[in-house]
Amino acid sequence: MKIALIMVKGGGYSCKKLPKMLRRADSLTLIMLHSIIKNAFPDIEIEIFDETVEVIKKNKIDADIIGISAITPAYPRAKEYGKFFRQKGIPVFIGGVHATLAPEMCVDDFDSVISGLGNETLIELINDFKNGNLKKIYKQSPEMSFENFPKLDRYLYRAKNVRAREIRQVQATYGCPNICKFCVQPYVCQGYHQRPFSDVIKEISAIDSDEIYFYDPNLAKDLTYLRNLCAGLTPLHKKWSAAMPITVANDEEIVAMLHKSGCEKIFIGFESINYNSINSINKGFNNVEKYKDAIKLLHKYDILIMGSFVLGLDGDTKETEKNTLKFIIESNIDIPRFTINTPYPGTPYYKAMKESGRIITDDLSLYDCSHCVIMPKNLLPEEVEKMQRNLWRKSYTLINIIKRLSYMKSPLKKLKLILINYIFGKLYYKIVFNK
Ligand code: B12
Ligand code: SF4
Repeated sequence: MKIALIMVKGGGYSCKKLPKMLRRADSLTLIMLHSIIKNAFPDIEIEIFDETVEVIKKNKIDADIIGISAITPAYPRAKEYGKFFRQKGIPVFIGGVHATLAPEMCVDDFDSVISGLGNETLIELINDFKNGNLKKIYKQSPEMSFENFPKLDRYLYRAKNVRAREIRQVQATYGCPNICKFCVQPYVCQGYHQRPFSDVIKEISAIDSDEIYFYDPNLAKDLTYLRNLCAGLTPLHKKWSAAMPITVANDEEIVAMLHKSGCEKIFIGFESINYNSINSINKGFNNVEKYKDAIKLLHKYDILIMGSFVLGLDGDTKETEKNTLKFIIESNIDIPRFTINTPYPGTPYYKAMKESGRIITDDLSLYDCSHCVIMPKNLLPEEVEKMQRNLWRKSYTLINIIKRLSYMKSPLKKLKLILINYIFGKLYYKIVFNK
């Protein structure tokens, strides 16, 4: 039996826009699904196709059954693929964030839908396929075990010219117990779950890279877990980065521990510097007054900040662009990012927006955080989109990069980061805004 697994990309992120040497296998998804299948069914032949790193030739794919992974903005593309293979008589199943949040929106387009993590349901689906008994929807049980995940084959992309040392992502915890309105993490995994930190350290020890990226949405949710993880990471002498809320900097001892264990960059969702906007998304634990002190403390311990800002929130006005840019420069955000507020189908936020008539398009390919899909409160959708482009452009002009990084003492480090910022800013703009 042969299974093909396909990762589709939303239009804006097609690999075709990148030179081959810059293409990376960003997600761990296919590697994880491959390991799940191999672990349970060693005899099944599996072939993977990933649009992040290759241009897929649909005609060349041959399998008994095909699994597709898609996040919401990539769903229309997944649908095209599904239609193509189903017309050829090959059954197709879909999984990923959109299928997880809104399985009922996918049932007509695919033979089966997997909602939630595929660790257990994928095995059930394959057994059902073998018995000629595919169900329409498979849902992850809340009792799913997070222990002893199958070993990931980080050499899987070798044939696609991606080296194993480039596959350096790890996920220790899943979901998030907070309920920031715009975020899908409270809903994707039925709560918040931790893998045993010893499993995670074992996995990291085997990664052939000095740098590790945690894909956890909120690695600092449980500080005891974080302490254990840091204690395990310290002797490995690897550099690492992860997403954590700004509250992690409430305690200098924690920041010192992160530094000691090799943490060199944190992705922080500042979201906004406007209290009305912060409150409109239920993220009151972000204390705007404390942003600057938190940034200073992290910088004191040589931790870089990738700061994320969400635009088009209900407190945003025409002043938001100017004020955000000023804040970013004055507070020395190392790598700023800007996304547009996007309520995702299947979340309570989307439902509320839909009911109040504020959803202005059902075209899911536009749900990529670079298009405004809602009617904002105090602005027009096109004003929000323009604001996002302006902020990306203005934050990454050479002069503003130099101003943002003026706090750095080491000239060599500063020069390196200026260069990285410059290239990142230009590339991101080109890829996402097609400019
Ligand atoms: C890597 C990553 C990316 C990569 C590639 C993403 C991709 N798949 O196309 C890049 C950098 C390109 C990216 C970009 C974006 N991303 Co992104 N990204 C991630 C990240 C950090 C990790 C994904 C990962 O590898 N997880 C580890 C694997 C093992 O887990 P998994 O993917 O969830 O897979 C499991 C299950 O979902 C399920 N499953 C998944 N697919 C399938 C398929 C089948 C057949 C089956 C059976 C099961 C199954 O089983 C898997 C194993 O348990 C996630 C956050 C997260 N921690 O998940 C966000 C995340 C997926 N991204 C998100 C978003 C919003 C974006 C952007 C739209 C916005 C932005 N600027 O960041 C862009 C736009 C992309 C586009 N237009 O295509 C959202 C998705 C929201 C949604 N409703 O779809 C997430 C969840 C982050 C968040 N906000 O919480 N992203
Ligand atoms: S934005 Fe961050 S803290 Fe809020 S729910 Fe999402 S992952 Fe959790």
